Amino acid sequence: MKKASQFKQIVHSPHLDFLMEAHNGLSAKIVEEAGFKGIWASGLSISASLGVRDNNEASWTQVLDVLEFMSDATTIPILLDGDTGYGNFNNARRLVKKLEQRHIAGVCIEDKLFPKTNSFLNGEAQPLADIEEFCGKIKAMKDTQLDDDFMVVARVEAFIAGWGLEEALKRSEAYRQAGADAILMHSKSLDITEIEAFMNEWAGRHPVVLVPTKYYSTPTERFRELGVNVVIWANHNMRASIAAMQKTSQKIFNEKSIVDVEGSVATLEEIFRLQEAEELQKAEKKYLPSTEKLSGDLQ
Ligand code: SPV
Ligand code: MG
Repeated sequence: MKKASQFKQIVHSPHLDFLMEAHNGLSAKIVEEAGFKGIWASGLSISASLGVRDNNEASWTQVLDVLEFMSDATTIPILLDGDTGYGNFNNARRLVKKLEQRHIAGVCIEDKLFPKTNSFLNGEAQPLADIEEFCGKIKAMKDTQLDDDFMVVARVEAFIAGWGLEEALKRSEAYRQAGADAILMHSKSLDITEIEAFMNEWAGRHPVVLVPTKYYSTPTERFRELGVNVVIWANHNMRASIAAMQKTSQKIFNEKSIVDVEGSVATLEEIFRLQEAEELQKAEKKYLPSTEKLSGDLQ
């Protein structure tokens, strides 16, 4: 099944599903192998992996290049964290065109201003997009997609920016009516209270996606009870790799030897397996002239 259709099924299925963060081809492949049905191409993690801030310092085409590697390395759908759509409706609709060409299943855009700031940094000082302007952006994206199943997820930053439930509901309803396929309700609260209040008022009107990075201690069962459709584990591969790389680099630096890390890092064979090195060896046998024939040709 096409990746966009797979993701549409995930969003509309009656049970809770999960997307796991990845930020390059390798991490995307690891997410698929772990068993996840979909991938969150996190803006925070992709920018961090490129050594820049989550403020649109990497250009949108640089993000697109990373996504191309992620998409090529996997068969499960990818939802891009498309920040604000990298500009106005025109930039956002061109983004959709380019994403579909790379078999990206959908994109999430947030109702903030370009250049964006990460939701967990100084959140309350962050201005929100004008509702009408953001709705125009959603409409332009939906009008542009060629595949009916491509998904546009509208992310509401009302709670992040310190507005209350009423604003969160008003925006969600406007984005739903503008054609968004799902609402991502974001929260930086350490508990799930504001999300619960939203879910109760929203009453299953349209699919809901959550990112419980800050309210991580909420039992997963609670998301099910509330009728949440998709939960995104948004940055844990990036955080895991930072911790592992810091530990390994420091140990090798301190010890001026690699002997003590050998048992705690992935083997070379594991890298080759993930890269599918064996497939190339087989293809070489099939497609390259044999060495015997080559030396014969030379005589
Ligand atoms: C990201 O992963 O880049 C997100 C989610 O946008 S968060 O950082 O939690 O806002
Ligand atoms: Mg982001």
